[in-house]
Amino acid sequence: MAKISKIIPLEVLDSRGNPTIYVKTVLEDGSVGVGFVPSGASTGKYETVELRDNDPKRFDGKGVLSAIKNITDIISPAIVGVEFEDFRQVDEKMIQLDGTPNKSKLGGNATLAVSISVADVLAKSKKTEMFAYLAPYFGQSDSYTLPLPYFNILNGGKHAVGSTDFQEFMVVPVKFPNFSGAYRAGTEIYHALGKILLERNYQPLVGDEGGFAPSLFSNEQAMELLMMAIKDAGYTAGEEVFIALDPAASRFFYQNVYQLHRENRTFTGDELIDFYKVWVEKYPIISIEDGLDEDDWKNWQRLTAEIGSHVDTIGDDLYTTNKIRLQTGIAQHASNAILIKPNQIGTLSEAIETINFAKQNNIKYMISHRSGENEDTFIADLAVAAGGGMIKSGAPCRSERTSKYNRIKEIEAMLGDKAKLATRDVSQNTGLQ
Ligand code: 2PG
Ligand code: MG
Repeated sequence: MAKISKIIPLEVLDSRGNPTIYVKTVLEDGSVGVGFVPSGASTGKYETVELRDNDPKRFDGKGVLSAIKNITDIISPAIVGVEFEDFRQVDEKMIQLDGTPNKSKLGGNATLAVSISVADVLAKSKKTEMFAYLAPYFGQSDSYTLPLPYFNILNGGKHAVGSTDFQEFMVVPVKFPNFSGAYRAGTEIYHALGKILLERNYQPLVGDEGGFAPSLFSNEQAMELLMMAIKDAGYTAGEEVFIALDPAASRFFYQNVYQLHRENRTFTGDELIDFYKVWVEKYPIISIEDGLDEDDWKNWQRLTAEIGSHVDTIGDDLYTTNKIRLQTGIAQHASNAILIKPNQIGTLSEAIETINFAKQNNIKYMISHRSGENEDTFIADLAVAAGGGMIKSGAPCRSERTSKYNRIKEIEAMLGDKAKLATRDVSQNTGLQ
């Protein structure tokens, strides 16, 4: 049994320099836990509400004092001094206090910051590492699988204005015996891409997630650059290293068509699927996240039916980490994988429930950062606790991105033989130029 003695919320800054919430939770036994919330730029319309003050006099309206007031005036009085055992009891209490389907009363940012800091303080009180503390919630115990890392080395869309229409071009080092090997390969490819861009006189700018953000004339040019970078770094694309995409298609879906401004082209859903199919034949692509709009269920079904046997079709904005939306997706065979971002749903308990539900239904899962991040490493522990799967935390560059990869490296060192790296069957992903 534990009792919270104090909850201290603070308005701090995220990696984009925008206000976000940091919460420190103190237990009566003196243990201290912390929780941070990240923030998206390319947000799905079914996410929980991120409460902002909208006061133009402070931080351009982006202040979070109203959400912090909800923590001090509503959440704290309900949980401070109350005996509890499990962070899920605190989450349930917050869900009740909020009473809305999308956390619009308290703010998903307020509830998640408290939720993570309470889990953190319980782990600290039990003198357990966070990943080990969370593992039983996923039915895991003594041996661990580390997540396969997806490095977003070229940024576009809402994360890099003036770059590609597609939001994320990731490299996935698949055939490596351990996390450290994959981490090294991803980093070497990242630097090889930097050199290629410099040689071609592109400004060495990076986007929100630390990946390069060159002003290219087409989306396919990004694929060609990735293929070159993999080769220049001394790796073989389609054998050791593969490519993953997050077009974030809801961001370029207007008036029922998909509009690629960089190349002045417009596609129907069917045409966009055919476009992806050509790329899947030509390049070693292993996953396409949000290849279609968040309400375009019919085309999601077609995409998954046509390439889902060997390409992961990952629903991000489609599901927003929401179990009910995932249920619909499973019933419709809309995708074979889900992206997990705890702040899309607002409590750790609900994120865990969605991951477990995905696993029970053979839906793959990828734990994800947000484009607006912070120094916290919680998602790294969450991914290890969940039993591997995949993780994306941006480029292997900029501390808010590398902190997560570095934490997995630390866990790998801590666990030694007890940790293995998640694998991905790529025998059918033969697409090569
Ligand atoms: C995404 C995410 C993270 P954002 O679309 O997958 O990469 O971006 O946090 O802006 O929603
Ligand atoms: Mg996405």
